[in-house]
Amino acid sequence: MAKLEFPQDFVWGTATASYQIEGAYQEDGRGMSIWDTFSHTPGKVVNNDNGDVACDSYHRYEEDIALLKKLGVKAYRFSIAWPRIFPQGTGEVNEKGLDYYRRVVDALIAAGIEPCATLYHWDLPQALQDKGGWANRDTIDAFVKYAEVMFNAFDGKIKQWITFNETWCVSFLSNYIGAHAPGNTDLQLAVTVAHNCMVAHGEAVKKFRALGTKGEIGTTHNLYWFEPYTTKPEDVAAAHRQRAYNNEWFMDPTFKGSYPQFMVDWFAAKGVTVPIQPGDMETISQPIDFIGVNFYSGGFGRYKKDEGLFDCEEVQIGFDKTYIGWNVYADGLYKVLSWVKDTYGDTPIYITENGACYDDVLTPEGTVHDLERAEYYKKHFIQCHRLIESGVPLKGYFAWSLLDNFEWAEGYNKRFGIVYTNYETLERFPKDSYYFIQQVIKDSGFEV
Ligand code: PNW
Repeated sequence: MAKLEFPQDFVWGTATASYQIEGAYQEDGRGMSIWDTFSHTPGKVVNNDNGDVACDSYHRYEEDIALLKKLGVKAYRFSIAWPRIFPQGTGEVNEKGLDYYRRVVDALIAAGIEPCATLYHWDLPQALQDKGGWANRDTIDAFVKYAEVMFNAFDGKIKQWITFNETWCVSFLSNYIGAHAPGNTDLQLAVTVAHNCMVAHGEAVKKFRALGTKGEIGTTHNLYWFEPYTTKPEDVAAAHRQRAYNNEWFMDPTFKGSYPQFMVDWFAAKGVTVPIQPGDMETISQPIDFIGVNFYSGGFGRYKKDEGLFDCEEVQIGFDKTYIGWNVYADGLYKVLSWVKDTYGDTPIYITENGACYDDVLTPEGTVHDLERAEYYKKHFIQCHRLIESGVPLKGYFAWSLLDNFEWAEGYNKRFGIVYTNYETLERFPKDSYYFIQQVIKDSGFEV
């Protein structure tokens, strides 16, 4: 037995997102978002579930914060619902919506927990979608205005800001694959949305600097680790394309101010181009204080003509899978973050999400023995420790998620929480994985 010790200043946290937990979708002047529209459209979400009530955190945030305090985390990552602040996306600030976040932030600070706020975790005001959403560059201006209001309202209180959560999901998953709101299936549209979101990120960073807001700002990309199944050049190239779709397509603009040329060429062959305007790439690559990485999975692939967008098929090599079907690949976390450091340098890294979905059962005693989830966390914590030892500037880790919540197109059937949510009574029950993480934080590490 040896103890894996984490640095004293390592930031342990958990994460959630507004639409997934808040509910209260029509309260205090909140406007409609694209997720209200999408989830209220029959057939889009499993069981036609929606976020109207979700975990009701809009009313139960004190209970959630008490759970965080008992867990012992240093930080809590949550997101702000743009349509609570600007119900129509632009115009007058809705003070009552802002007040909700004032209450949350004050309660976190009173509990000794650092608030980490994501500005865009997918709940775009529907009024902006009606004018083209992220494909319309006016949305960039609206976002920067919204960001400015938030920076000013919470200057000195929120010290860690994330502009966008998972630009890949916002663009490709939502506008090419069509699985998330607004549910389009148009590759050109997806590439345009990705670009405009990254410009909006850069403009918000510029605004943050110009205002002299205290604290740090960055963005979160969801990276994954897709490896070639063989050393054949066509397999290596196919796996690289598949991987670059999530990784380089977003990381290169963020850090290098350019798109990966082999991917630009691949899209161009399909008649798809990036609508870059003068100055865009400089804006996107504004220096950031940290990079957020969401990591869940990885896999292996090989060349297969006409398979997917990239002529790449996944090869099943016998990974354990979570209840949502994603491979458990903890080594992939080590590999992808080592790649981030080697490729993009020493910008501090936060794992802003990592976690697993399992088919939890609440016992009559009110416990959940989610040993598989605790094991998933342990495997990934071991890799975090290895990364720190090897000199990768990993500064913190946020578990997804504090509590079971509205899992987007999967509805309430897929649970990612370390706290179980009973959706009938809205009661919360810490799972065994919660107690495992609590112990790790308390001991600054664990025995392996
Ligand atoms: C992320 N995919 O979403 C989000 O940031 C969270 O809001 C979400 O609850 C969590 O991961 C778990 O899913 C994703 O289909 C959703 O590739 C779907 C995909 C990727 C990320």
